[in-house]
Amino acid sequence: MTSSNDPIFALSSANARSAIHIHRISGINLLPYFQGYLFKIKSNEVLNVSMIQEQISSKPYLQYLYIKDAEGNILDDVLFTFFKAPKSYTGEDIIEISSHGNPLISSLLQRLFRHLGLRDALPGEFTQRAYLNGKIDLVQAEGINQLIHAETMGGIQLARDSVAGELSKETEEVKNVLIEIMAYLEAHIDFAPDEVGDYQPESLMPLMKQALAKLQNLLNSYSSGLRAREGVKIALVGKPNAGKSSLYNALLKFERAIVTHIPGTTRDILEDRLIIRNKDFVLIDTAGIRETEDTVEKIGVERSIKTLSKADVICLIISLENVYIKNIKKFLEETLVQFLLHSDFSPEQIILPVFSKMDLMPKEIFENILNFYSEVINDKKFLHLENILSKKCIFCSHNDTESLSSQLVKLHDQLTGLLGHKNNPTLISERQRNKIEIAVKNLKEGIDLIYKKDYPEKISSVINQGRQSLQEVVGEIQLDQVLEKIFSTFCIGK
Ligand SMILES: Nc1nc2c(ncn2[C@@H]2O[C@H](COP(=O)(O)OP(=O)(O)O)[C@@H](O)[C@H]2O)c(=O)[nH]1
Ligand SMILES: [Mg+2]
Repeated sequence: MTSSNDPIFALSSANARSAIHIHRISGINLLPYFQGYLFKIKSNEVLNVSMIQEQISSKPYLQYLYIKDAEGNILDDVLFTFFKAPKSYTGEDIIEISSHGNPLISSLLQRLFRHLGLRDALPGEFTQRAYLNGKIDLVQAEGINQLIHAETMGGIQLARDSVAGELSKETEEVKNVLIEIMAYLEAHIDFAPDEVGDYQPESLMPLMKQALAKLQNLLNSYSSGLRAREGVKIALVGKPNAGKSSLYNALLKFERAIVTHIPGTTRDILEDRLIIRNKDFVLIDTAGIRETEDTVEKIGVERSIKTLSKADVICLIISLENVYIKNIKKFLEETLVQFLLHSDFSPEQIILPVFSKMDLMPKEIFENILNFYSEVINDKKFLHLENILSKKCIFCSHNDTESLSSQLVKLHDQLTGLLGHKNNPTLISERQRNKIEIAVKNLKEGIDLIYKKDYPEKISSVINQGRQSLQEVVGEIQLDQVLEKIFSTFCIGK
């Protein structure tokens, strides 16, 4: 990617037939390029662009005009907007031309721009210029990109926080703490104790711990942010015929999965987006987990087991059909043992037992089942699952998923953290996480050295590496390849 500031243009709206197309042009001293090509609508008089340059104050210049080609043919009547540097998105002069939204008209306009000596912009080049001109930092640039690509409301919220500078502020604060620590250490490198007092590195511990805690919070925010962006993944698992596909359809509110009384009907994984009360989920239906000789079903079962590992919430669907009231406790225990003690779960997952087909069981029994459930899961064989196995279980049927939906919404809040709350910045890219991880490693090493009362030179050098890594989060770096990688994921025209 080029870092020069030659004039560039791009169609910033989609190139489809639509009401308007917006062409964006950025560069230094742009207006003279257009002298002789813009005309007033009423009088057809040529527009003297140097007039605009003089007239313009702090507000952008806006005029309805004809734009003509070199032969004097009208290409379109357009809304012409001029933002004078540095008060523009890129920090350079920007012209925005709103034309009629016809790809043919736009291609004629683009031909004219090339004729005038403007160059087709590369993906993200406008935002890259904004960054290089100090209008935004790198975290904000990444936020802008995610604001455009977000597919969930959670993703939009996070991206907006990032553009607003929440994360940049947080890293700046930690950076300042590190500088304060380094100042103490540097003083003890340069001056004698009678000038700056005895060298007591342990006095730095509270600041170090405060900085470390903030960075660790940021690291934790990455996975909750990812869930908010991509949707919380809920897998419906259980035995064949438990009612998984029926629940899947009921939650989605349409007949997506095939439902029959024949066990082994669902053989592949189904996945759909689901929104409940403005919260985004990805709902996954799986093949029932059982021993089978059927080749296709076997593959389905293997895929179901794999799916378990990527789900945030595993709904274990347990059918109340054919369950005898007298045997409930034993049945429950066997089902949980069979499912929970033969799979691996990660500490970030939540297992939610869901009793399906509740219409087949008298309601009075539910209280008993809840009590049995608590007794069973408190047994020591389930102790290792204490933090991931829900303390509560849910009852539902294909006609009534209300309590399941409410519980899923609660789990969404829990798994995505306190999102949307101010002062709770979130990491939104792998790049950011990587930089913070390095800073955390440096700080931990620094704490170790402080315990050992090591030389101030050594401690300061380690903390300085952490500070550099933090600076790289917001982009105080000169590495062209890094910039190229970030901006190449943008849309053209942004
Ligand atoms: N009475 C009742 N039957 C259900 C309910 N949910 C599913 N079924 C029946 O149970 C059978 C298996 O359902 P299905 O959703 O295919 O189960 P899956 O194999 O776990 O996907 C079908 O005959 C459904 O009609 C329910 O809530 N109540
Ligand atoms: Mg099914």
